[in-house]
Parts: sequence; structure tokens; C-alpha cells
Amino acid sequence: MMKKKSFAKFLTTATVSLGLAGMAASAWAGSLEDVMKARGLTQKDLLAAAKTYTPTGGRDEFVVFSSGGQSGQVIVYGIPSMRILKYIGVFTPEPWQGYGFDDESKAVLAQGKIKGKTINFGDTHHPAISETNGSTDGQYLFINDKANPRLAVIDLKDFETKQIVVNPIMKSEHGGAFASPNTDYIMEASQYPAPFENGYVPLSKFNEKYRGLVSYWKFNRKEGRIDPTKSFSVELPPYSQDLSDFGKGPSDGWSFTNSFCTERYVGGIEKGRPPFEAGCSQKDTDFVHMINWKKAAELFAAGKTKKVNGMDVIMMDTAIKEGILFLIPEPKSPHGVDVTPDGKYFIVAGKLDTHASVYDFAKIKALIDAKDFAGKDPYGIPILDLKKSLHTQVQVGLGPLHNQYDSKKCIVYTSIYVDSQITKWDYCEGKVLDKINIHYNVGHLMSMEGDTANPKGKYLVSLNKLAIDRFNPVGPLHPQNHQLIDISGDKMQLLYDMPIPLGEPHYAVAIQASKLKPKVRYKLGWDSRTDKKSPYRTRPGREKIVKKDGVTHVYGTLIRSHITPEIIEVEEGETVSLHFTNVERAEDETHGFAINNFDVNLSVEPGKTVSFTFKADKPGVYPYYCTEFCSALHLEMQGYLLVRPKGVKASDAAVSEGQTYTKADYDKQLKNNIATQGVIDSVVGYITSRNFKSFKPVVALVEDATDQLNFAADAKKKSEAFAAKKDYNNATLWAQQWFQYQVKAADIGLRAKTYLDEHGAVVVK
Ligand code: CUK
Ligand code: CUA
Repeated sequence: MMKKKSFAKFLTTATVSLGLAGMAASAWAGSLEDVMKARGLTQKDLLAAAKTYTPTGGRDEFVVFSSGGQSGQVIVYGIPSMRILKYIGVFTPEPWQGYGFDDESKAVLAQGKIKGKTINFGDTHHPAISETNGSTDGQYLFINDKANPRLAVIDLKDFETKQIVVNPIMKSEHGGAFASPNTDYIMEASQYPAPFENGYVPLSKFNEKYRGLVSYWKFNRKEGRIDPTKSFSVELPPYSQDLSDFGKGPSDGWSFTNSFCTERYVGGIEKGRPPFEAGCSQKDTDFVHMINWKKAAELFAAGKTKKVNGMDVIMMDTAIKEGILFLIPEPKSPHGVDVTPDGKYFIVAGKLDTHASVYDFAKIKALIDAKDFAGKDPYGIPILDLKKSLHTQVQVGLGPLHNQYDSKKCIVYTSIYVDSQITKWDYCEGKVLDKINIHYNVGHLMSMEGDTANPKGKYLVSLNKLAIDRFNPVGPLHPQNHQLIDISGDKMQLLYDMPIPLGEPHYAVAIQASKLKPKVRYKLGWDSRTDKKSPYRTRPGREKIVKKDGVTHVYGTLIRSHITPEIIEVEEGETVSLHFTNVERAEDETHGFAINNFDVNLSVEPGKTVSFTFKADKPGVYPYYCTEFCSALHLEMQGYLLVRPKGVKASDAAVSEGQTYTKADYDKQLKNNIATQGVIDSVVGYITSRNFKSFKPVVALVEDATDQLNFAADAKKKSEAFAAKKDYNNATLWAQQWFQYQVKAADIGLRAKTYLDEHGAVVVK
């Protein structure tokens, strides 16, 4: 350790050697002008900063759910601060949340197995928030996995993944997840045509046997789960279906799915054939598919389906005969179809075209009603005339991809991939209003609730594929760049760049933060994945170890700062099932649980019960501990798993400790505890003399502190009982435990006091 004198010398040397840098630092701490000069900031920068900067303790107006791309997760961040709030484990394990480590969440991930095989990644593309009357309601989030056709349900009450459904027919999936205006159905469309059956079908049979598919998954809002038995699909031609959207208002009851490669090209570059990219971009138009899903649901209810791999499918012949499936040409290699907030139009942008096309649903409906068709595709599906279906076409830039709507009437924003721009335009009048450069190669873009019946305007995020020179370099693999743009005025203004270091996000959705009502704790003993009381819940004092059906069940509890039990001894070869209930009621008092060598980390939030089942296959000593820094004595939140070799008897000998305590130790601890109680009483006095009941967070803190003081009283009783029996060793240790609860109560009390001081509490009589 450095001596005092040499430390002082070190300080002087350091100050001198800092020299000029030290001066710059002092300039930095000065006025606004000084800081601007030192950091090279302009007035415009300051304005942008003022629009995004969120002071400590401040909240964001909007919350974004972004796809986490290949990570198989969802990224949650705030707008306008662009601060990342959470990564939600969805299709892949996420150790911090214990997702894929505790038995309960393993069961959710296991739903995502495909033909018995565990899939360790997901390619998430399109999140969708549940809707009521076409507006986001903040209850559920859905997201797709493009690579392994799957859909996941996330409950926004606790931001946890509850269900994964595998599409039994598709071999890839892109046009999901999209929610119908009242979330009756979640829609997904396949991407790459493939045979319905799971076996081998040669490409020579492409036209007859390969198919596309749209599935409508029935969502049971009460259960918060998809019901596969009430879900159905519609067979489509082997075009590469791309993105989808549900109609609303006048177009409610219909869904739209665009496509590319209607050439039905099958590639073969290795044989000298032109590659997919040539064969799939030959024609000037592809097809948007229109499906009357309400009528399709009636056909399903009437049994007019065929079972394919266990799923009910309305076959193309039936769909054509019943008049629920139509095609409209769309220019060229389109990407995305976006229904306007009023449901009167939908916009399609062709990647290889400079135009965005605005389709008029009323015109389309009239053509369908009059059976006015321009022809049929090779499968007999009626094709509508492009010109007769259009409202207008607008030249928006090179490589337009996706569209998002503003709260202002008729205003839409389109991402322009090749030009690296966002174009703002009027789809009613058909004219371009503004363009802004972004960095670089935008994919999706997202305005606030901009894909709903009630867009909120204000901000737009450009989800850029490339970041190139925007951030400090971190190697050849760059983060992606989400750029925040102010759209409140006539001209778009770039505000902020946020690197996204997780997967390649595709789409994202935003919601007004006020619509989200997540809980802060679970009911005591809750299995958060089934949303039911856990059969393995335990309460303090009821912890036990029981053997049942060859499994050793440990019913334990977690609370600041101990794990009960602290010693678990089993025999080699035993199957052990640990069940921990976090019995805290305090907000944010999560405990973790990890054991050496068993590949486990559990996250046990207040009230939650989680389990971890494993085979104690190797004799040894395995320390376990809490992995969340939960309290001052967090490091002491520990225990031992002992696995004794087969046939060796459990030792009944008392544990050996390093220290025993005397009456003098006891008296000293007692004196200390009494003094501490004095401090606690003064803090309690301070709080209760103020109007603390007007502050909800303080009421919660006071409840928590009361709990701790009750625990303290309990430990005090035990200490006194041992002291009466002159067992000063145990009396001292329980007195120490009593003190530990006092410390926790004092810590909470001081937090409450600070809160009251900062929020202007007043003295009451
Ligand atoms: S997609 Cu990736 S930028 Cu999957 Cu919606 Cu367009
Ligand atoms: Cu509980 Cu650390």
C-alpha cells in the first residue's frame, strides 16, 4: 500500500504532469459557451441535445421494442433518450434473466424445438404490440423468427416470454408478426417457397409441390397465449411472400402480403445458371396478395380445410372458389406493404423501382365486387388491374423499402436504401415534401405508433444497416445505427445516433410509455412462465428438503442476505431439484443463484419461484451464491452443495467453525444493537413526522423497513433465548443477525428520508 506521504507526492506529480490537459478540464467545467468551444459543438448540436437529453431520474415519453436480429432477443429502449432499458430473452437463452436456465423458462424454450431439435438462435425481424381498435394497448408483444418459422408471445406485464409456437408447415417465415386490429389473430407469411411435407421433393417439382403460406394464429387474450387448435392457414403460390399487414377501418377483415420472385426462379449458379438475384428480378411486377381473413375464418369454422402436418389449411382451390384470395401487381421486387392509419389505402415500395405505389382499397373492393379482373395467375388466382387499383404513384428515391405514418394527415415517411435517405411525402396529394440524409443504408424506419390507426408523430427512428464511420471502431463487425429524427416540424432534423450492439435489428415498434403498466413484483410464489402459483413455492420458516419419486426437492427461500438452506448435502447420482422463492416484497430486490460447475444462473425477482433440476453426478464441494449485488452483505449470501461419493454415509458431526464467542462478545454486540436502534428510531421519527403517505415509493420503502424490523425482532428473541441459557456463542451470532436486519432497515429508512427531502415533503402534526 502507498504510504500517506508518497501518496501526497503522487498527487502533486500527477497534477503537474496533467498540465494543459488540466486546464482544458477546468475550461470544460465552466459556462455553456466554454463547453461548446471545448467539445466543438454548434448551436444546432445543443438544440438536438436539449431534445434528447434526459436528466437523472427522468423518463422517456416512448418505449421502443426493437428486433434483436440474430440474437433471437428483443431490445427495449426509450425515446427520446435512446437509452437501452432491457434485452428480453425470446428464442435464445439469456443468462442474466435466467432465461433458458431455470426449469420454468427451459419449458418455454423447449416449445421452440423443431422436429425435436433444439435451435440455439433466432432471426427476429418484426415485433408487433397487441392492439385494441387498431391502437396499441401495451398488453402483449409478438415477434417472429425468420430462419426457424416461429412466433413468440411476450407479456408486457413482466416483459417475459411466455410462449413459442412453431409453424408446422413453413420452412422459413418473414411476414410476421402482425396483429389484427383487435388482436384476434397474429399473422405470419412464409418467405422461401418449400414443399408442405417435410420430406425430399426435387426442384423439378417446384411449380406443383412447392408452396407459400399465410398463417393466422388465434390469440386468446384472456389466457395471454396463442391457441393453435383455433388457428389456420391459407395455401399460396410458390412466390416469395415477404411482408404483411392487416387492414383496418374500411379494409378491416382483409390482410395484405406482398411478394418477390413471382418468376418462380430456382437458382443454380454452381451449374452455370444465372443466380437468384438475376432470375428473381426479371419481371417488372410482382404480386401483393389480398386475403379476406374474416371469411377465411368462417371457412375454417365450416371445416373447409385440409390438415397439413396437424394444421388446418384452406387450399388454394377453395380460396379461389370461395373468393377470398386475390392478386394485384406491384412494382418491382417490393419490400413491405403498409396500410394507412385510416385503412383507406396501402403503400408498397419496390426496391428496384424509384416509386412508391399507393393502392386505393375502395377501388380494389369495387373491382372485386364487380368481378372485374385483368387475368389469372398460373394457379387460377384472379389478378386485379394495377392502374385501376392505384390511387397514385410517387417518385420517392432509389431503393425505397418501408413506410411509416405521421400523426399529421396524409404524411408518410419512406426509407430509401440506396440513396441512404428518408423521404417525407404526402400520399393523398402524391407529392414529396422533404428528404434527409441518414448514415447509412436504412432498412426499416419507425415513427411513434406509426403503423397503427393513431400515429403519435414527433419522432422517427431510422434503423440503419451500416454504421461505418459513425462510432469508435470495434473491429470488422460494426454495431448498427439507430438514428433519431425530429419530425415535429416541416423539415426533418437529425438528433442522435445510437449504436445497437446486438444482432441486426429489422423492425421496431414504439408505444407511449404511459400505456405500459408493468408490475414491480410477483404474487408470492409465482411461476412467471405459466402465470400460475408455483407448486414449489415456499415461505420463510417452511423451507424443507424432501425426497419424492427419486428426486431430492429442496424448497428454499431467498432474502437479503441469505439463502435458505445454506448447506445442501446429497449423494452422488441423486437427482436434485432446487426451488427458490424470493420472499422480498421490496422493489428491485432481485436475487440470483449460481452454483459452480452446473451451468446455471437463476434470476429470482421479488415473489418469483424458480426451479433448477440437475443430476449430482460428481462427488465434490460446490459453493453457491447470489449473483445480484443485493445488499451490503451480498457477498455473504452463499452456501455449499456437498455431493458425497456413493455409499458414503452423511456425517452427523457438527460443522467446525473458526470462531466461538463469549459473554463479553455478546455484551459488546448487544450494546452496539441498542445504539443502532436509537439511529433507526430517529430516522423513523423523521419519516413519520412528515406526510410520507403522499409518496407511493416511500410507503413501499416503509413497508419493507417494517418487514426488516420484524425480522430483527425475531432474531433478537432467538439471541435472548440463547443468552438466557448462557449459550453465548449462539446468542452472539443471533445478535449479529439482529444487527444485520437493523442495518437493512436503516438503509431503507435513509433511502426513504432522502426521497422525502428531494420531493419536498412537509412536516405534519
Ligand atoms: S425486413 Cu429487414 S429491412 Cu425482415 Cu422487414 Cu426490411
Ligand atoms: Cu442476494 Cu446478492
